[in-house]
Amino acid sequence: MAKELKFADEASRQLRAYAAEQNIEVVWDRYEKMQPQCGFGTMGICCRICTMGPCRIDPFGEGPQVGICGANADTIVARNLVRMIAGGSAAHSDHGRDISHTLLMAAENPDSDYKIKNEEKLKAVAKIYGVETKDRDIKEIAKDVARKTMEEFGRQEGTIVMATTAPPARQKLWRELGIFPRSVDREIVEIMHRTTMGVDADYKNVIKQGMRASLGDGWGGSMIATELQDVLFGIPNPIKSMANLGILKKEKINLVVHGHEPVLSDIIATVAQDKELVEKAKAKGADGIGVAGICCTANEILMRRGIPIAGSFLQQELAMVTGLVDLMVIDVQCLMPGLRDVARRFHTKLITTSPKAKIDGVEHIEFNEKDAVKIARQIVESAIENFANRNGHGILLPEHTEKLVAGFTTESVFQFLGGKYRSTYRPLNDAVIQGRLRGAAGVVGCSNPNTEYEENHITIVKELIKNDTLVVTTGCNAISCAKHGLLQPETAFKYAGEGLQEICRAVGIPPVLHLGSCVDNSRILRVLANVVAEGGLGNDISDLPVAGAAPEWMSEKAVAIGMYFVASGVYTLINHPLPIEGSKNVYKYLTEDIEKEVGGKWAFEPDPVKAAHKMLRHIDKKRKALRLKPMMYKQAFKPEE
Ligand code: NFS
Ligand code: SF4
Repeated sequence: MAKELKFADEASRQLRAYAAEQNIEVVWDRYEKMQPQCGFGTMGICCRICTMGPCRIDPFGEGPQVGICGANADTIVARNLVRMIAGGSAAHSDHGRDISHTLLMAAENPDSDYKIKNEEKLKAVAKIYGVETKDRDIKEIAKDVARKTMEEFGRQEGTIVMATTAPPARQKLWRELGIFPRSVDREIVEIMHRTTMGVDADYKNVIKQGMRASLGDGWGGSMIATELQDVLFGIPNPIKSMANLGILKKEKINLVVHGHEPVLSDIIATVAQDKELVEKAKAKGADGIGVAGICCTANEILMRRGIPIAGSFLQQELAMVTGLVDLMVIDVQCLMPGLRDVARRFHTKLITTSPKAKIDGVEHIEFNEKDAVKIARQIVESAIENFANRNGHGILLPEHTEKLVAGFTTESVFQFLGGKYRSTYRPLNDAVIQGRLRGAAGVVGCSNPNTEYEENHITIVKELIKNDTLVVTTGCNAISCAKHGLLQPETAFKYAGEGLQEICRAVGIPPVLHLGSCVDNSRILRVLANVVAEGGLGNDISDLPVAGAAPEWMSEKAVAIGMYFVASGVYTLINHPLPIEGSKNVYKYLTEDIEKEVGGKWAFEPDPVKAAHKMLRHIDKKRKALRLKPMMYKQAFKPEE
């Protein structure tokens, strides 16, 4: 049925082969069946915005060069692209909004299942919003913070307050360019308005709005999600755990949480430890209840509780193929509807929980924050009940697991670098200034069946750390790094350059720091702002020797993230191009000219080693502009050679 695909991950390769044997269709099979994929769509030159169309531009210049309304390729490509940004920003930001509501509920209702776990963080957020904290009850502060953050979404006047945490020079630039985000929702709505039939036909102007909406995501919606999750669920601290499908154990009840919001998964993780439920599980002959995560909700509970990770985006169906998943509960985002059909081939119970994300034919237990524990219990009990129904699959028990250390944050990691009692970015800045570190890179994002699974993620990260570049990671890249052992302090001695090794040895950290889920890319923005504020490396993010990459991207969310990094001044590389190749102008603008405006730009490079080298070249360019000292140790990659 399926041709043999290359997988960097052995557990996935085995399970995928087993699925093929059993005629169970998974994502790679559907991908294959979809070939060849539509060239117009890939290049971004089909338009379905009104019903005079659909229209498409002939990329070879022989057929139509404008749609029926007269829109050219530049307009069509730009409109399609910013609509992806609207989708991605909406997803992150709606998540942020929900967390604000949960915080309000926790503050108002003394019986709420959610508590304010980190008062210090709450006070730090209060400070950003000018909420008085002195001599005030913590719940009163929380109410004010919740309301102030809610206002960010629908603000009618002024600009996003959270975005004032960006470096002053960056804020000034955004104001000059007219891209300082006003409110989270407004910028998304304005994308939809401007891109509807017959509105904005100036591609640069369209993209400008895309930048503004993406900034509303990164420095607004996503940042609010991260900050308030730290308040409600605790601020992560370095923690040990395990990753890959091998964590699913035959003798345990395996409950997999998949999706994005810790509001559900965190409660399930707590409830699954309940003595009474554990006893119930034992009475059914199981050796306890194992909770494991997939996608970003996995990262959320890994970061804060050390709950092991079953896998990343492309492994959601494979987890079921083990035959060991008694129940998979999903909330929102990155959930393949194909889960339903795979679940039907096994005993696995699939449950949707969000009114925003149902799957036709799948059991729905609606989750609400008011009855969180009660609903979580119901779900855990359902998993226990289903244990007896295992139907002999699970022969293919993947042995593969890896140890990892996760749980780094804007606050925690640099506390380490500064010594136990000093929270300062000075040592990090000094390491860069003195040439012990070449720079830093954020490597993040999804996996995509159009790329050899995890090969790009791993290769790019290894190449960067080999060249003394500290890597921070989030999302599915973090999961891939975990599965390949890159999140262990010992990894430094195997793969990192000498300078980075010295730092890892002195501080006891891995060369690749797991900063959390995709909304936690906002932690990376904050780190960058703090590095600028610490001094000695220029006065804006665009001065820093840093770069970003999403080596196997697939989601609209990745486009939103990429665009807010670019608009924040970061060189951002992805493997496959954005769907913009149908417009030479848009292509040139996003990969070249935009840098003159915002200091960051997009780059596309499918070869992971070349991609890492492009990032290092950019880092070197910034080091040169800052007149930093030559590197302390010999570098594996020297661009001049
Ligand atoms: Ni991010 Fe998380 Fe993974 Fe991609 Fe999906 S899980 S929000 S979008 S696939 S990194
Ligand atoms: Fe065609 Fe223009 Fe309508 Fe798009 S908006 S479908 S290009 S007529």
